[in-house]
Amino acid sequence: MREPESSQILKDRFADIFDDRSIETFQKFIAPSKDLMSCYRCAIMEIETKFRVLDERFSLAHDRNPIDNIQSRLKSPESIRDKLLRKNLPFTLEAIEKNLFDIAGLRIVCSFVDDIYMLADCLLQQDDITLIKRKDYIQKPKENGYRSLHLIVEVPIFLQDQKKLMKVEVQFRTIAMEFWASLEHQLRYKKSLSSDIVEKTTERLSRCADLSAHLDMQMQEIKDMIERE
Ligand code: 0O2
Repeated sequence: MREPESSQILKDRFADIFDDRSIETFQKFIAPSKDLMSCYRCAIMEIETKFRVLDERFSLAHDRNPIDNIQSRLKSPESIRDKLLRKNLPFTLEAIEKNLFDIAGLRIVCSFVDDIYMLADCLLQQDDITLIKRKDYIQKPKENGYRSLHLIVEVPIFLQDQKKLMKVEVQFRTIAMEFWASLEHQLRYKKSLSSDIVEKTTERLSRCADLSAHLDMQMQEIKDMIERE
C-alpha cells in the first residue's frame, strides 16, 4: 500500500533524528488528536452560539446587552502536557478526554454580577446541557482574590455520522473581575518569582481584588436603582 504523502514528508524530514517506528507512532497520535481537538472546537462553537442567542434575546427584551465580550480558547499542548504531569496521568487521548475538562474554554465577560448568574442559569436550563461541575469563586473567592464563576458542562455536537458529548469549561466574569484576573495573570500567575516579591505583591493584589469586588457591587446597586426608577 502507498504511504500517505504527509507520512513520507515526515520521514524525509526527520529520517536522521527518528527511526521509522517512532515516526509511525507519532503519526498514529497526530490524526486522532487533530480529530479530538476539532471536536472541542465544535463544542466551543455550540456554546458560543448559545450565549450569542441569549445576549440577542435579552437585548431585545431589556434594551441592553448582558454580555460585554466572549473569548474562547483551546488549551495549548504545553498546558495539556503540564496538567497531565501534575495529575500524574498518562499522555494519551483517552486520559485527556476523561480527566481534563478545560481543553475547550469560553470566557463570558458580563456587565454586572447579576448577569453572570442569570446567564449561567439560562445555559443550565437548556435541555441539551449537563452540568458536570460548578466552582463559584465569586461567592467564595480564591485566597489571592481571584473571582469568577466556573462551570464545566457537557454539550452534544452532531457530526456527519455520530453525536458526541464534549466537555467545555465556561468562565463567567464581570469586566472588573476580568481586568483584575488578566493583569494578575500577566504579573504572576504560573511564573516562578522569588518568595520575597511574591510576599510583597500578594497582599496588594488581594486588596486590588477587594476594590474590584466593591466596584462591582456599586455598579450593580446603581443599575438596580436606575431600573427601579
Ligand atoms: P489556561 O489554559 O492557561 O487557561 P481542575 O481543573 O479542577 O483540576 P484547575 O485547573 O486549577 O483545577 O481549575 P480552576 O481552579 O477552576 O482554574 C482553572 C482556570 O481558572 C485557570 O486556567 C485560569 O484561567 C483561571 N484561574 C484560576 N485561578 C486563577 C488565578 O488565581 N488567577 C488568574 N488570573 N486566573 C485563575 P489555567 O489552568 O491557567 O489554564
